[in-house]
Order: sequence, then structure tokens, then C-alpha cells
Amino acid sequence: RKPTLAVVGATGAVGTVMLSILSERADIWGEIRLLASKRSAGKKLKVRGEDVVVQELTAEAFHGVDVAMFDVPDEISAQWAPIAAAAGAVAVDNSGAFRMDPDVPLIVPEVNPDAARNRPRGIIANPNCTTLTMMDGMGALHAKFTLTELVVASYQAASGAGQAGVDRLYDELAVVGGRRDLGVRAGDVRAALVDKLGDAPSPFPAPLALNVVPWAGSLKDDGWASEELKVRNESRKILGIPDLKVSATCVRVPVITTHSLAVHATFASPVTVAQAHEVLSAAPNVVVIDDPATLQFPTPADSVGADPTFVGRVRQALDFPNTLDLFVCGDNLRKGAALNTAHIAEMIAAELTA
Ligand code: 2RA
Repeated sequence: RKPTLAVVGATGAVGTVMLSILSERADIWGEIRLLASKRSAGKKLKVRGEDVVVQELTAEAFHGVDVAMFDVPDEISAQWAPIAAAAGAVAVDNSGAFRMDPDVPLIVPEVNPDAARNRPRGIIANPNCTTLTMMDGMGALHAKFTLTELVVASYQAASGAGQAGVDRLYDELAVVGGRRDLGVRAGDVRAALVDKLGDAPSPFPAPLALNVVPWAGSLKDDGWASEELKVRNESRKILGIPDLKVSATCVRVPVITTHSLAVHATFASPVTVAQAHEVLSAAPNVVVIDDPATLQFPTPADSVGADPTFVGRVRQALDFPNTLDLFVCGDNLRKGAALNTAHIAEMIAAELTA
């Protein structure tokens, strides 16, 4: 029998990408059951070319489910993933609710697949999209050269803040588009947005059009943003280096989809650019685009919609021994979320049907 999959949160930004990914990948699933809040129940969504009616999320809805994916806010996952697990499903959760739980493995299939077998709570967590953008590349470099320090600056897309983020950025771009009088005086973009969009809520704490915003997530101790701590804590857990030195600054940029990271990575011994290229080129789902002479490097606009992560601008740091600087782009809704979740779910399906 082919395993039954439940997709919880099928109507959100990541859920929508999940349905198209499930329609594109090898069809290993028997039934695919779509679950969402009462508000979305009854809607019809297309999966594998067929209309599927969304069912209300209830404990009974997990009956007979082998794997349940969750693409919902933390508090919904916190409540419902254990219910799915109690009903006998393996829950693969894309929220932040369980990522740092010592009894929940945090999995990147290309980096630490074996950790997925030890899941005492019946839950597997999918990392945050910012961490995931660099994990395939950094995992491969760590396996070969032993990572000791990571300093990261992110350039995060609006869709990391969900559909509300996408809608807000398009609305802002519609206001500033063609306005050659904006971006010339402090506060002029902000004033133009208030003038046209009024007090419509924004998930961003400052204008994103014609701007960059050094904030993602919520406020944590000592001025850190939650997103920056996720990069630190999740990188340590996935790579299995509990004392890895990590410092991150997370920045939102006016890009719809695809996160980018500038990474300053220190290793136990020197690594040449050629060695790094060789390892990264051989790493699964990593593509190297790196020819400075012809200005070939990854950009979000050229990476969006693709499955791999793209690495370029690899340089040996001039003043820091054993250190590489590089730039990486990855679609935050695919590798950063739905694709990694789908990949984990496929691993579990293979394990259950072996
Ligand atoms: C963001 N990483 O980009 C978050 C989404 N999970 O806001």
C-alpha cells in the first residue's frame, strides 16, 4: 500500500508551493489529504492534477495518515503535531515549535538524514528557511574541512513573512513605481506609503520598497531578532557542532522570493577556492555559479523557483586565516520550506514501506 499523506495548512504561502511540489515529484503517495482551519474547509485545491476538497483539521482527520506535514504557525503546530503523532502519523513540522526540542530531530536530508530515525515524539522538524539556504553548502564544506565559526548576513525575501509579506511588497512597489522623486529625502518613501496605503498593516517594521530593513522575526534578549538566533541554534543542531561560533544579522530586502546569505566561514585548516568549488560542486542540490571575470554569480532573481541552492563569490578571506567568504541564494519557499519538508516526508515514506 502506498502511504497516506496529510498536508496541514495547504492554503498558506508555503502550503501552496507544497501542493505544486507534490504534483511535480515522483508520485509515491496514496491518498493526499488536505487539512486546514474551519474557515478554509470545503475549498477545492489542485494536487497531482486533481481537485481535492480541504477538510477541517480535527483529531479524526489523521485517521490512517502515515505522514503529516505541517505548514502552519508555531502555536497550531504545537497543538496539532502531537495529536497527529498520537494518531500514528510521523509529523514533519515546518514551524519553529519543535526545532530545538532535544527529542525532535531537525533534518536536512542532504546533511543529517540519519538523525531522523531517532524521533521519540514522532515529530521531525524542518529548519527555518534562512538556515536552510546555506545548509547544503555549509554541510558539505563542514564534512570535508571542519567548520569552526560562521558569521552571516542575510538578505531575506518578503515571502518569508508569508502571503501578507508578498502582498505588502507588491502594494508598496505599486506606490513607488515610476516615482523618480522618491528615495531622495529621509522619510519620503515612508510618507508616500502612508499617503497611498494609509494605516494598512505591514509585516515589516519599515518600508521595504526602495529600502532594506535590518529586522526579521520577533525581539529576543539583548536586542537579538528571533531569526538571528534561529540561524545560530539551528546551524549548531543540524551540523552537530554544539559549540559552533555563530553570529548573524538578518535583513529584509525588496525581493519577493529567495533568501540570500553572505557567509564568512572559518574552518579548522586553510581551504582554497578551488577546493571549495570542488566540494560544493559535488554536493547534492548545490550549484556553483562563480566566475568573477565574467560577472557570473547567483542572484535571487535568477534563483527563484529552482530546487537547488546556488553558491558563488567564493573567496579566501584576506585577513582571516582558514576563512572563506561566499554568497548563497535559495528559494525560501522551496528548499527553504516546502521542498525540504517534502524530501523529509519522502525519506519517512521510504522507511515505512521498506
Ligand atoms: C522569514 N525565516 O524569512 C522566516 C520565515 N520562516 O521571515
